[in-house]
Amino acid sequence: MFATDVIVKNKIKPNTKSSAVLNWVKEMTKLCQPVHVQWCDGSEAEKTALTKEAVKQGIFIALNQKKLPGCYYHRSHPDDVARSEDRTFICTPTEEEAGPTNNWAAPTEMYSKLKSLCKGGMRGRTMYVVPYLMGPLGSPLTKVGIELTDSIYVVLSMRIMTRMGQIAYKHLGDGENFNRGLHCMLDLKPEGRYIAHFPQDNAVISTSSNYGGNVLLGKKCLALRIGSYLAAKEGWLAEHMLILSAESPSGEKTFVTAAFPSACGKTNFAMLVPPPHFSGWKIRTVGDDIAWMKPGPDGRLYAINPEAGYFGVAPGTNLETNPNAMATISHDTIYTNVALTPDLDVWWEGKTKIPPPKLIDWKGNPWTPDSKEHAAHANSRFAAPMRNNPAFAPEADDPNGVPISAIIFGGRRATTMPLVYQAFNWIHGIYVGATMSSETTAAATGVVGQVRRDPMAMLPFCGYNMGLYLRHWLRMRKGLSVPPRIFHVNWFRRDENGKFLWPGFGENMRVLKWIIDRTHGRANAWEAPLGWVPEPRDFDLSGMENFDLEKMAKVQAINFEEWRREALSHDELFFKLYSDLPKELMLQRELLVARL
Ligand code: GTP
Ligand code: SPV
Ligand code: MN
Repeated sequence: MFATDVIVKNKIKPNTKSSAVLNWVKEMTKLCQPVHVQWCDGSEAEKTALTKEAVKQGIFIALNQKKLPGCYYHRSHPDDVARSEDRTFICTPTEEEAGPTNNWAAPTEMYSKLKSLCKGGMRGRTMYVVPYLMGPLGSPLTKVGIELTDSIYVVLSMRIMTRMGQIAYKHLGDGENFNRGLHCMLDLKPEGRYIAHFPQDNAVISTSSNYGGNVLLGKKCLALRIGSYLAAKEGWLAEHMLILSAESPSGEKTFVTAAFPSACGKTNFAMLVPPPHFSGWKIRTVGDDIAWMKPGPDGRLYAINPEAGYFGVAPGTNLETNPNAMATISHDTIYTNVALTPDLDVWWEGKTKIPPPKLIDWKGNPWTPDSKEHAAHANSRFAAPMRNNPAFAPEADDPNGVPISAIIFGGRRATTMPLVYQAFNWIHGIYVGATMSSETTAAATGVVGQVRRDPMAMLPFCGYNMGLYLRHWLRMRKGLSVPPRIFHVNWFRRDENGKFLWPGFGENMRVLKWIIDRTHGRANAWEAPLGWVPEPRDFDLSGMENFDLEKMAKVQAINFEEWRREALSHDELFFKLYSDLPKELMLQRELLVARL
């Protein structure tokens, strides 16, 4: 099944002169013993050849090219469908550096374990050398990565998700500073699965998986885990945040970032289509998952999106909830673990109200609406180039990034958390972000629906000690004469029947509008114990069907009993982080308790 003999002519010779790259690839080739080494250049011809080979090997199924031109389908191993947080390691010299929220392993031990796992791990297979950039060309924040992988699925996904190819070698020049990523598929069994990070070496090794978050090493591994470690050292922030641009009818542009945990609405918010009442407003996507931010010379915080594509959640995506995503994934997209229709179209729960009468499910079995299991995996995904997005913000290519006016934190909470509130100031905002919580989702293996603390939506992605990470956030204030305002939102509060209280999606424009107005000093607010909350007259509900002030009061309600419990549950996190927790945050907790 795994014999890979695809070798495109002229690709067996290195396409770089960088001795750092050549030496490292030589070393890894000796370790993994692939039968071929293919030096990727990111060209169209290469894509065409690899796609053809993927189809030939059964790695891809060509979808209906009339309905979905350039689209392909991939099924991952059924035990390999989400990020494996329990198999993810931060390998710093000391355990304290990794901190209490990460799995730690000593670098020497992990290297030797992985070396024996990878020894001969690519025998009979091709090793692809994938050079890529995280960040727009010419940005001082942009980083070079090279991923060695024996998965064509990874090569073609990286080609979508990053700026891949010769451009990366150009950026590297004769430097040695690039992320060394090794990905060995091995047998895909969970026992041999490791996603191991070596921040001091700017290196990642990933084994026995072929699922996105575990193996597209530029994304969570480099852009967030190694990224956050480098950011703390170099004075910037690497965050699990979308970046959007909001242009008002008068042409005023406001840029906003938002950190929501995995599968909690980033892609949808970044692609928001305003309801008719907001005609004239244009929301555009700079990024949908990751933001790298650094203070600019004018004292504002500037953000770039290091990625070039979206690796988005399929279930729930449809023409009503996210028409921009539907357009984005209508061509040149790789689908993973969704369901197939008889005419090779794709389907997932929530794509249409009535499911097709007959499908092939994500495991390859026949499926009908009477089947007990879902047709698509709950974490089935699409990988699509960001340029496909009708709401693509051209600023995504700006090496200087965009100035951020507001940072939004938010989780998936059935109770307690109101729709929106604004932190009193930067330090309070960091407390709000640090104590953020969310119900777990299918994006990671394990129990779904359990509330857990997820500071800044970075719990699974912080590449060093979380206490020091929060300290770094506090410190960033010093370089900002115009700090972004900080907000908290919750799209997922439910009523006593379990129904969402807030319609969400496009209607989130109303919340965004209040946030934008607040950052420009235009909207009134009321001082609640949690922070500033909208005055009913400043929150625009006009044009909404079946939603009135009474409902607004319900979704916005602050229940003191629930909040006392909430404040108590912050203790769990604070105990865990205690030895490195900034005292500012403990003081914020005291103040919150006093206000309650
Ligand atoms: P990752 O890619 O895992 O980081 O996820 P994400 O944060 O980008 O989440 P995404 O936008 O893909 O949304 C995840 C799920 O939540 C999808 O099933 C969406 O349909 C659903 N969702 C997104 N926004 C809303 C909303 O405003 N209200 C409700 N009820 N559901 C939403
Ligand atoms: C997430 O889980 O936050 C994702 C998907 O964005 S993955 O790339 O698989 O981590
Ligand atoms: Mn994500």
